[in-house]
Amino acid sequence: MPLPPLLAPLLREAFTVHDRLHLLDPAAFELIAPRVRGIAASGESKVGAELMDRLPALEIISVMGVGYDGIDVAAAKARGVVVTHTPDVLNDDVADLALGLMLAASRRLVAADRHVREGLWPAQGPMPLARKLSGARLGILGMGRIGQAIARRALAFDMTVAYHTRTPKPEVPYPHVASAVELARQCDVLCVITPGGAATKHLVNAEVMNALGPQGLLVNVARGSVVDEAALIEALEQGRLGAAALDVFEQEPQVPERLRALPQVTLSPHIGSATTATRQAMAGLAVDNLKAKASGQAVVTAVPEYKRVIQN
Ligand code: NAP
Ligand code: 8YV
Repeated sequence: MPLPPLLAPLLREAFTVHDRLHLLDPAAFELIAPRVRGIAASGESKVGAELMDRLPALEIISVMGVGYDGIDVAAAKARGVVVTHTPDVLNDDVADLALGLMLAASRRLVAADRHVREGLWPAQGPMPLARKLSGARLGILGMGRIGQAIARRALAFDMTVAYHTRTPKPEVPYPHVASAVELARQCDVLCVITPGGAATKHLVNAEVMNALGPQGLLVNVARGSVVDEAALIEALEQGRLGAAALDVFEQEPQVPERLRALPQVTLSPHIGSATTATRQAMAGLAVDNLKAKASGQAVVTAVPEYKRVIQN
């Protein structure tokens, strides 16, 4: 992916930047590789041990995004490379989108727009009735920074909130449920907002979808890998799951044709944090981390795996 437009000028102002040279011109990359001290990555970037091995002077991988499932953090730690990300500054946007997707799917806003725009209203009359969102039971899978922002918004819609995480969160007032399947059984809308990566791969599987049921709505604003996409398509096609609203997919930017064909699915192209204000804040934080490292200071927002390193 090219450098995000809001990040590129900030980076170029402070550093010598080689934009994806390892992919675009491997021979030129080999010449500068020994001098590369930092990597600027996005939440979707893949940085593995093999790339790190080619960069002996590497000190930091700065991710412009809160999710860093594409970065081999263990390999970075083993090489003394710090990994940073951009938590908190995007909570509002991702939570807003989650509620927007819930509303869009429940009230069929995309179809409603088409109904007016394409002249179906005078031709066919009113649309079929939709489902009420206010007062529905919301299950949140993941109750961290963004999960809590989603829960606060849901309360304004008179929704009840319950959640599942591996460890209960005493700081939140919502009931903790012991498993994803049990949470799905207890709710009308299941919203996924865990990290991606191996630990959560296909956490939302056919069993969870069946538990959510033919009237249930699945919302995923986390990572595509958390939901078994093949199982999701089958559950929707067979009516075992009612509807889905998805911002993230297993093979972005490819979205299976069978999923795109389903009218009970609302889709967005990974835009959870995609507002100018938030992307500016994320870019600023990503560059602050690089600058801190370059000037020998403590980075601002290391990923949690480095917490002990920072405290010492
Ligand atoms: P966070 O504060 O670290 O919260 C993550 C939550 O997930 C925690 O409550 C954690 O609790 C739970 N969790 C982790 N592993 C789990 C598992 N195996 N089973 C159940 N729960 C689990 O992270 P955040 O800032 O809220 O961000 C969450 C994720 O949202 C990011 O990692 C990123 O992938 C995604 N995201 C997407 C977009 C977008 O554009 N759509 C934008 C930003 C972020 P426990 O550790 O106790 O289980
Ligand atoms: C962006 C994200 O898509 O923060 C994350 O984890 O998924 C999103 O904010 C991306 O990381 C922007 O670089």
